[in-house]
Amino acid sequence: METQALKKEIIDYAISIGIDKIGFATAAPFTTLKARLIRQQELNYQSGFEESDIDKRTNPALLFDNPQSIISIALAYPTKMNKHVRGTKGERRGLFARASWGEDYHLVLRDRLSKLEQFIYSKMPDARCKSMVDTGELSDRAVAERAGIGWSGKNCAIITPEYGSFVYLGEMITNIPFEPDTPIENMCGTCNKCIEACPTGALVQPGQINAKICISYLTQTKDFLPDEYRSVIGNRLYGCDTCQIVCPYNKGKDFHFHEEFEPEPEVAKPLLKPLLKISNKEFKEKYGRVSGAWRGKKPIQRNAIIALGHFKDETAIDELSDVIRNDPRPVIRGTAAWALGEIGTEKAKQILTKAKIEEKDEDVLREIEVALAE
Ligand code: B12
Ligand code: SF4
Ligand code: SF4
Repeated sequence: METQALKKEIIDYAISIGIDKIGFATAAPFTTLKARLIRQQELNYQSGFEESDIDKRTNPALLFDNPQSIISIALAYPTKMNKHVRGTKGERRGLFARASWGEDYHLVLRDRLSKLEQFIYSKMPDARCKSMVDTGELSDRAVAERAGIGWSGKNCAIITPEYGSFVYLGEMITNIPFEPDTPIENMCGTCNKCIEACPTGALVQPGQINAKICISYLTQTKDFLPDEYRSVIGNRLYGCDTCQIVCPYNKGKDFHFHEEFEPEPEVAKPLLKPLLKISNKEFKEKYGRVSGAWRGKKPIQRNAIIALGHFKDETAIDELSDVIRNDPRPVIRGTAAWALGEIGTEKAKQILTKAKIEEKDEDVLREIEVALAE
């Protein structure tokens, strides 16, 4: 089959299986990206979550025998909840970023890409395809930009004119020489809203991030959260949406095309206190299907404790006291000490004073001392 006709059939099929936008790119090496990745590495601006081999990240020929094109796909996700949490007055809640609402997007996009692969094989039996979503070597954003899915915003996100930036990305390398699409014009102009709104200054200049201080990254670490970021993380349990929410191109954008991405409010915006003593089994049952739980329950629990401190939630003192006395993990006990320090009531101080006598771990003791000195 002629590739131009096949391309048209693929586009029609993609739309029919719930792919919101599709674009085609060459599989040439990503030279600008390569220089950028090397620079990011030199500056220690990388998160450590990305593939570390820069050659593999930027040369599709190292991942696939004789690649001819890359197909990029985007699926839009909701920005507002259709269902709301039940009113529980005075009970504080945390928040998962929108990219973690509903079912894990890796599964959903992989499913769409796998259907697309089957379709291509049915039309062209000697076709070869290799798909990836997020965890693959390629930069999903660089591929999407080249394939004309959207432009690369000053907030680093790929912004589509149709759906804004709240879209997930994935791609497929193929041995079929499709006609490439044209990248679209960058529409950021003189706007600077995302850079101004970033709570930690992680957007160091337009389109450049210091991932190490991006709140999204910080919510996913497992160690003590550095002191200076505890107050800015607020009640975020996973991820950060600030630089996208302020973007004018996301204004009024809220797409509910995919049942899988509909958030369960009690999961996406859960009560904080129950998270402190949730068992592994319960955690898996409740959060096992969302992408934001990929690092396990520890970072989420640590962030929930920080959120209680942020709210100065006096009703959480007994739960925090329980954590400080019984939790085996120093990071969790130490963060509870910080939260009690933030709450700062007489009762909180008494608990800290008692814990100071009983605690053996040096890091936790340091946290208790700082909390008592507040
Ligand atoms: C590591 C990672 C992170 C890190 C680092 C983020 C970052 N900005 O680099 C952390 C943990 C902080 C993170 C956070 C988030 N992430 Co993330 N993350 C990734 C991952 C795995 C790799 C990204 C990467 O390699 N970054 C390195 C930078 C240098 O390259 P890049 O951004 O990929 O490519 C761009 C730049 O290189 C730039 N560029 C290249 N050369 C030059 C030169 C100049 C002069 C300039 C200005 C720019 C420039 O152009 C490229 C195209 O935009 C990708 C999945 C993947 N495999 O690609 C998801 C991905 C980027 N993340 C995604 C999402 C949704 C998020 C969050 C919104 C989640 C959240 N709500 O918390 C935040 C957004 C933070 C932000 N403002 O970027 C989506 C983005 C979708 C979109 N519409 O853009 C992706 C694509 C996952 C997916 N498959 O959907 N993430
Ligand atoms: S995700 Fe949050 S912390 Fe990270 S760059 Fe955007 S606004 Fe800044
Ligand atoms: S907020 Fe403004 S500068 Fe930032 S990505 Fe959106 S349009 Fe671009």
